[in-house]
Amino acid sequence: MSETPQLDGLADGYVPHPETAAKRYAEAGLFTGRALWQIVTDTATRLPDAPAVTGAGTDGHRTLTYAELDRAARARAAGLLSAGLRPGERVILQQHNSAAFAITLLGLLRAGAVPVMTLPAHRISEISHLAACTGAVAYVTEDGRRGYDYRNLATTLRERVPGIRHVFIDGEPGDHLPIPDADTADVALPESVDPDLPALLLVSGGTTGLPKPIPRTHDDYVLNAALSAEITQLTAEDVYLAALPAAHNFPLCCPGIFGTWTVGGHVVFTDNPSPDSAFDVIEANKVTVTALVPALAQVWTAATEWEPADVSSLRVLQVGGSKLGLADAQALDAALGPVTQQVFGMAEGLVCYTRLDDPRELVHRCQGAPMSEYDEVRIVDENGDDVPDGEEGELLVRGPYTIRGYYRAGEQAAQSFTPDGYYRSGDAVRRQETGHLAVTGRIKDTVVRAGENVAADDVEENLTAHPSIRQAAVIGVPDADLGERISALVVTSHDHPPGEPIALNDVRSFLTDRGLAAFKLPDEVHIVPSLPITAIGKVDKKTLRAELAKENA
Ligand code: OOB
Repeated sequence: MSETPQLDGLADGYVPHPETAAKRYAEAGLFTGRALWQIVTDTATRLPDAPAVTGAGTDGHRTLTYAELDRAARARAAGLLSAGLRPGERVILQQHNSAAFAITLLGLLRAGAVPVMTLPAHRISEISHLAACTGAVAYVTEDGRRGYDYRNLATTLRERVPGIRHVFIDGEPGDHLPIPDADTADVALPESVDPDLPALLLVSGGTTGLPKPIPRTHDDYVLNAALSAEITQLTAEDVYLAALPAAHNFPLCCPGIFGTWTVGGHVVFTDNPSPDSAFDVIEANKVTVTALVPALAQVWTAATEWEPADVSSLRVLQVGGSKLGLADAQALDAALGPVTQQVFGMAEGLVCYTRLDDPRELVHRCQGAPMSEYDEVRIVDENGDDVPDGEEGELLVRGPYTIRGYYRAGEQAAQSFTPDGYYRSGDAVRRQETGHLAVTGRIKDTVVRAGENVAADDVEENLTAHPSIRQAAVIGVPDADLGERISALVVTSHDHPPGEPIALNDVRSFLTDRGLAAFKLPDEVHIVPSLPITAIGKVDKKTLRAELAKENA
């Protein structure tokens, strides 16, 4: 390790790669020792006048070139250091998609601080938990411009987490301080980093309990960006639209924002991913690549029917975060051309992509293959033994950009790793002969009905094939006779007449015709206006179960 000045306890509670593995990755040229912020400084040297970022509508920032972005980031770093922030300190970052987000993120990195990448939808319970557990000293956020006043959250956070010394607000600061900028001539910025220490902390998308901080190092995140950019064949000509919340691993680095900056492309932000707004942004900026969760991809597919904007500049539309059903994948390609790329990733590391030259049939039917040949993937049964290709098992993974432990997250979180360092994803997958993985569900997301294990995902995928059903969530409800009964909550499709019920018998015979076994058929079907979603837009089963339990109490 290099002689980095004491980094405020950053290394405490961080689990690095074992030395032999780190050495192997370095020798293979995977780890380059660059700081994450060097992605931008290097591109600024090569292409100073190329557009780097364009902000969203309410942002107030025009397009910044790489030279301008680099300068703005250094000024912000200088401002933050002058305000008393020290290298290695953790800082909660929570901003909507905007050029200001990009400048603050790079400013924090450039100052050697370690941003904790929270999403705009997080509230005091997640923010205070993450602040306390990471030992954060500052909270950087924005005013109430976008419908929620983060300044109030900041005030409560200071009361609850005394370690928070600073609050900086983008926009009207209210009782707090504005985000500081300063002249870089007056403040020395750290020139180097320890590349095997965390550059930033991602937040787990967890559907159980509170989110856990995920330490991503300079070396691993620079690699993640570069490999992802290569697989998506990004060049300086590409325009990436950050439509999902930018602090999430998918839009941030798969290839997302950092991947686009790696090759000198242009990142356009929007904080409104609905088609009526996003399609205009695509047309105006000639966007070539973007990333969506499946629920949004469905909405975009439908909107091509009526939105007048020309979105033919899109060459890759990435979909991931939860399972994209076969019919939805086909419909997406039919609406927009052969542009869909499935992405199966996790903030903890492993990212799988379908490749741009994969046959469309394969792209529609699987979630992708690991991005690096150094990814070690095992698919195991409940005893931890490898299953043959084609059979379902839990995905375990270790590799150059997959973490070896959560950051300061305690004993229980350590259970997520095997003794030999594999991350237990909790995802049920099947490996095809081509090496591509098909995600079949979450290993624990099952209903145990009359002693039979029913995978929720299997029933959900079949339900969404029903012409009247757009989205479905299957939940086990405690039942005196069956142990659990299968409850299906469904959102109706646009063609279904509003207010008209969906008959249970009709659904059951539809599923039976599709070949679903009798013990997997729902015992009840409820139409709901929408399903609760997580901060990134995945169906939130934890909330759904709690709501259902309350109703049944
Ligand atoms: C991405 O990251 P996270 O950390 O929010 O969530 C990871 C989990 C995975 O373990 C899996 O359960 C699920 O989300 N997931 C998918 C999926 N992509 C993620 N399940 C089925 N099909 C997919 N395509 O969600 C994430 C990170 C980087 C890139 C893309 C997604």
